[in-house]
Amino acid sequence: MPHDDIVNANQIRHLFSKSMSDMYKKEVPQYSQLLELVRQVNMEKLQEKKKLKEMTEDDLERLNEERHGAIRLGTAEELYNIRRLFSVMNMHPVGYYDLSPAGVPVHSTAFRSTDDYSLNQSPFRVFTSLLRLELIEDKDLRDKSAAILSRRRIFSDALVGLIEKFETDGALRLKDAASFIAEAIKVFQFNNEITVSFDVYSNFLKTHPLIADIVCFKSPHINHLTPSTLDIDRVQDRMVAEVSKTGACIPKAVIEGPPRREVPILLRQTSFKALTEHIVAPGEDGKSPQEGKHTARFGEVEQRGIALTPKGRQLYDYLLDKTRGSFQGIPNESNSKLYMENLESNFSVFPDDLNSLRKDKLAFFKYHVTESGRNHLAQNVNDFNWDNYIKVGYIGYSGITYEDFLPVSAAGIFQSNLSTNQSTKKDTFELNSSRADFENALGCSVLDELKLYADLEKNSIQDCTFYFIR
Ligand code: OOG
Ligand code: NI
Repeated sequence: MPHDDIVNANQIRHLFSKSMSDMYKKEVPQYSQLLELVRQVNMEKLQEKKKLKEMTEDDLERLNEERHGAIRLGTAEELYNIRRLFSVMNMHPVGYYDLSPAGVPVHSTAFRSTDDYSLNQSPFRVFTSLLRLELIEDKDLRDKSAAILSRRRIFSDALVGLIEKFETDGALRLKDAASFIAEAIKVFQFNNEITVSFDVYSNFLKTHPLIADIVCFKSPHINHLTPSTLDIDRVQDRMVAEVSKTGACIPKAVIEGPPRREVPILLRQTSFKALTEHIVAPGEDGKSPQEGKHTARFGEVEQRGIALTPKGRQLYDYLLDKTRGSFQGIPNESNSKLYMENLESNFSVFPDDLNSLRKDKLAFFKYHVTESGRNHLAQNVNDFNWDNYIKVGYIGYSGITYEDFLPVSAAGIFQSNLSTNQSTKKDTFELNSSRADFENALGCSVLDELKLYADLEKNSIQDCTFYFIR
């Protein structure tokens, strides 16, 4: 029997992301400062573009809403259950990211909504990484990590019950949806009581800080949240200025991704460096608990641009590789200016206007019938021709926004926030990417992001064509 108090999955996601934000603001006060800074920059940009007046309260709220979060999981079982949890909020695994070539022992996917309508309802998504213990050389440490992880349970019984209810009924009712959000949030809350002694913690930390961050805690705390900005360069500059004034929000050295352009492509990201949080380790043999510090969590900012076709992506990867190749290792504070200049100059060959991007098939577009197109049809002229209709403006187009992540950028975000005192840090791991293992753990294949963009473009072409020739 249908119920009238069924809650839409998109609404659950929207409210869940709000709760996450409120929780993270409390846990990491610097994050509140970052949100405020991003909000200011967005308002300035809207004012400069004379667009502020056209915006409703809703538009503004949506603009300043977080676009993504990131979590790090320890076991295949955790990934499997997290997939079930996100599916309650209409978020599904899209894309596979192997970060091992950059020396980060994880592989990842993005849980997100896949259709335009749902993304508009709430753009929230979660970059989700699974630790690859098999990449850790020290067998003892590997076994110890696996044993610790196998004992932890990250979902409460109530949460499991609610997920099962959703799986049986296909939806949650009002009261259950509210409990679901409350229980789901707890999974990502920071609990400063670690589960191992400080000796063990320090051992993990020495081998790789990610192992310490994932293995020693009771649950996969949210690692960062990321609002979206209309001008990431300005946010970066403000963070630098802010540091000299207050000492807060030290930004990473460079903005990841493509350079600043007229038509933004893909995704640009920056973050402030991870803060130090107070943790407590259980005292051993009846001794009192030990206090210590943990460094892993931060705040990030993103600016999204147009999604690239495989051909466009190839050009992007080539130009980025070329730039990175001329710098030894990851760009840092000492060469960040030179890096950004090189990046910009190498990317000068990448067309920077919508029409060239479209004609050269470098980016994905959405097409629509314009008002003059509708008027033309009303005159009953039977002269449909796709290219010509675009030329005369009967069919308009706009870029499709990139909704995913970039492996090189993601590795850069990871690395700039790992503490530097690790002695065995690697530049890369020998073992190959292991998509099959990841999908086995997940319990399904990841969706192909390129197909999602291509389908959106194709459907819009079909809709326009049908409109004129019906
Ligand atoms: C994830 C880093 C990647 C992004 O936005 O590319 C990421 C992490 O640090 O866990 O969040
Ligand atoms: Ni991120």
